[in-house]
Amino acid sequence: MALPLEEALELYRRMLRIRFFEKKMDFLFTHGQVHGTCHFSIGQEASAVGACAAIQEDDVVMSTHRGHGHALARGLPLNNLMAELMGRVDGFCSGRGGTQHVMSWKHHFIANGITGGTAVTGTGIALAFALKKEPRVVLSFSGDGAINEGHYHETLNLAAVWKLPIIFLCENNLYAMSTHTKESMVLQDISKRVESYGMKSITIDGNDIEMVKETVSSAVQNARTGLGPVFIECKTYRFSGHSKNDLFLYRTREEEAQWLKKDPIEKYEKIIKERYGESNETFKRIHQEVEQELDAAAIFAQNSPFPPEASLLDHCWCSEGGLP
Ligand SMILES: Cc1ncc(C[n+]2csc(CCOP(=O)(O)OP(=O)(O)O)c2C)c(N)n1
Ligand SMILES: [Mg+2]
Repeated sequence: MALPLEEALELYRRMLRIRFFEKKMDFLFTHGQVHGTCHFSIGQEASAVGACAAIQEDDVVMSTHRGHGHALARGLPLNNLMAELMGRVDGFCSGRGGTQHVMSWKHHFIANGITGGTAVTGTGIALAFALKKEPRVVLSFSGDGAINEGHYHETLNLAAVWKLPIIFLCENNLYAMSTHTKESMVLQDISKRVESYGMKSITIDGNDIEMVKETVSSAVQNARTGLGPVFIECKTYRFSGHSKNDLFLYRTREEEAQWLKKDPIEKYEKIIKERYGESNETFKRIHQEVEQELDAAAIFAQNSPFPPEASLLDHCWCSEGGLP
């Protein structure tokens, strides 16, 4: 069933916010304001926004090294997210988590840079919900590379045996760093492998935001009513490189061009125009508003100080003082 226009425009705006946020981070990184590296999710906005739109406020989102989009889709405020990524005190972890380890318990959001770690810790949280008989679910994002980790398979098995309330959402963007899925697995539909654990498992077009939202909604219903976990493979593509210093030498320009034609944001703009008769003006306005929000967030983050040097060892359990 088609979504009401207002909801469709809101989903569009959230995807655009992610794309512009990533572009802004790229700019700030190039200008020496973000340190380490960054993994952008440009091209994968529909799976983040569609999935997060299907869960409730007190459900938990486990996110990956490529997690800026998940955080924004979850509704983490732009200002504090940008401050975190720039290592400032106003970040969610006072700048200590940085781009791969943003955590905001207020938003029930935890990112984890360990490939496949989101499934393991997410399953632990789902077990806690089950034991406490809380009607909450975990939405655990991962990439296609994570599915080749041993711990991921142990987790899938236990989650299925114990019928835990968790949705494993795998963003299959065809690559784990520079390794194409054809080099790392025989079956190209990951959902077929997961089926063997005895859970519902499905592959969908991850660039179709309405399909993602609908599929995750029904998985959430499954998990919340005690019927156990669901695995959803979203086929998608990252338009940017793996991380900041990636020159894309392992993929062809033709392949990129094919996927650019399936851009989730352009695709949805076209659908909204055709279905509801919205004009270019509407989209121009949304673009301007999102750009303004991001400019303001960058100023907020730049004005936030770095944590004081004296706090360097705070929260470190192995520091001289021993365990807190
Ligand atoms: C346990 C572990 N092994 C290796 C790495 C290094 N690493 C970071 S991202 C990545 C590739 C992950 O690929 P995928 O799961 O497909 O996610 P994508 O980057 O495509 O979003 C690897 C191997 C890591 N972070 N953790
Ligand atoms: Mg991948």
